[in-house]
Amino acid sequence: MKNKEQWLTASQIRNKTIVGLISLFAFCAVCFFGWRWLHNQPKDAGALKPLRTVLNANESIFSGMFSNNHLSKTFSKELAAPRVRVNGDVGVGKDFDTAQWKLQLIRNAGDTQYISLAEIKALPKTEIIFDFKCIEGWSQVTHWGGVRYSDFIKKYGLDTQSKLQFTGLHTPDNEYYVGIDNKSMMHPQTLLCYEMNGKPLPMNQGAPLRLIIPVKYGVKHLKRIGTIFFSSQRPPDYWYERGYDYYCGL
Ligand SMILES: Nc1nc2c(c(=O)[nH]1)N[C@H]1C(S)=C(S)[C@@H](COP(=O)(O)O)O[C@H]1N2
Ligand SMILES: [Mo]
Repeated sequence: MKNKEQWLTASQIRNKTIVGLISLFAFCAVCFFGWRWLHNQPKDAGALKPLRTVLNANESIFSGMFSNNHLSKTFSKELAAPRVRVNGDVGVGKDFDTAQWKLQLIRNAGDTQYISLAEIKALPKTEIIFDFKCIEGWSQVTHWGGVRYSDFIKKYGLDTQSKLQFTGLHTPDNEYYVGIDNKSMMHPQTLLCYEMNGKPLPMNQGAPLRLIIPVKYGVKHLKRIGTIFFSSQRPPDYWYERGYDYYCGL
């Protein structure tokens, strides 16, 4: 080992220090102006435009990979949480008369059908135990029962409507609303759900009927369905309007 090669001269040290300081300054300037540029960008549905561009790119990648044959992992009944977490209460107030409820199904513009819970319960029942995932970071294995959305579509003769790109769902008071691509709605694990842990759905969990859609994050599992409609354009979506991803796929 040649020792003298390890030592820098005073002028070399000075040069390196200058280069280091200039690099540091340039890096800080890029961060500062980059951050300021980003925050001066216009918003697109609650999210800064460049961020929305990234969300849309993610959406096209994930929706391209979507397959009806790909099932979410399911669990045995014993693994389902006996006490299910309640999250989000927009449009699910306590004083709601479930006995008076009917599903408002907008088949086409000007063609609305009202369907009772008894009629929905008369369809074949499907149960699922899966890991419910909220976008806030928690997840919980939970047990739900109801009617497959694809069975409901078949029974009510909505094949044409289900080939439009989207389904929109609103709470009875229109306070909470979601838009979902019909490929995900028609997935075999998507349920119009009226039972949790083998009992009628509790009020704060969306009684009398909620959506369970395991291929999506929790935000899309609308509690207390009032209205269902079909559209070739993205229906309004509560959390999308507040800056979240529209697709919210898993
Ligand atoms: N009507 C309505 N549905 C909703 C919400 C809401 O605020 N209102 N929150 C959503 C969110 S963010 C999650 S994680 C799930 C939570 O369902 P849970 O309360 O049954 O756990 O409901 C979704 N559906
Ligand atoms: Mo959530």
